[in-house]
Amino acid sequence: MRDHFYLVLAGGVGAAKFLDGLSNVISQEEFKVLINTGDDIDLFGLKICPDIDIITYTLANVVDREKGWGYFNETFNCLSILKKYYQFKWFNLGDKDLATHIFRTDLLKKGFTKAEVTSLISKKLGIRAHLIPMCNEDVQTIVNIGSESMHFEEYYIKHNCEPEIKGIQFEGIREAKPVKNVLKYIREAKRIIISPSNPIVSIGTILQVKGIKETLRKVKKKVFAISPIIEGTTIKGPADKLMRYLGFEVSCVGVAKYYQDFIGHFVIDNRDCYLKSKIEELDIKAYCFDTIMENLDKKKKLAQFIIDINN
Ligand code: FO1
Repeated sequence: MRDHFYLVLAGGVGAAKFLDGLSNVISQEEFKVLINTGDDIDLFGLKICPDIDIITYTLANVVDREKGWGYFNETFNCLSILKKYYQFKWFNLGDKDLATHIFRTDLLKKGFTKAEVTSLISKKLGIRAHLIPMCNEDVQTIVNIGSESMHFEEYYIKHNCEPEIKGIQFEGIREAKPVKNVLKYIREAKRIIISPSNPIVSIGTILQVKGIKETLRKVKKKVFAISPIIEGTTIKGPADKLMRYLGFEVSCVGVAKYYQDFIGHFVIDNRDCYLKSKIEELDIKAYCFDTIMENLDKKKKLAQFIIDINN
């Protein structure tokens, strides 16, 4: 196994787009995906793992490609009744999607770990890549906007990431341990690729799991990241608001500074290429490429570009 696989650190939609490209460039057996679970949420008695689901449905080729999450050709019959029972409106769970959450919750109640359940669901859907949650323990991202605190999903979906962020907590992160063999995978992977996900609430959460950041530091020469910030803004989500809140400049240079001690290579968008030298001043090799993955061809080209970089 040594040296023959890539390890991708992933959040939700941005990571799924990259993995869609990657799985069309190399075979799924050749990569493992370490997935953020900080936005997991319990609703209707079910354990929902949005980032795991998005990656799973994408690699199984059943995702709704327009939305980037959920099943394609979905119906919402069950949800229409759930909404009556629970008086709850903002989270949309389709009928097929609910089957995943029912199966996951059932197995978790029977004593399986989140890693085992994630692997089992992915295999049942025909995925050959190894999908791994960042930890088996529950972690919840809580966002503060003024005097109100809420789950990250509520901020993201109900509030459309609009209110300025005044605070953020990762409840349970101190107890989070890496899943078996993950530190070994970091040491042995041919290359580690940090997908263009939110650096704070997707990648940042994974980095807070015991031992992950420290192990990445030791292999930084083979760690490649893709900037999720292009021309000072994000394609989707609140990465810009979170970076501003944490005092980082909202640019690819700000992301490079946040990742500085554990990445050796950074891919930025062509539009930000004038900032390349600023990244290289941080002792990180920088590359310019078209990183907007608006169709499969562009996703494949970006994945191929990263695989082909000579270091
Ligand atoms: N995203 C939305 O914008 N609206 C939804 O109602 C929604 C429901 C949903 C259900 C299951 C699931 O696995 C993902 C879902 N997502 C939804 C996507 C997801 O929550 C976000 O894209 C990510 O969490 C952001 O990182």
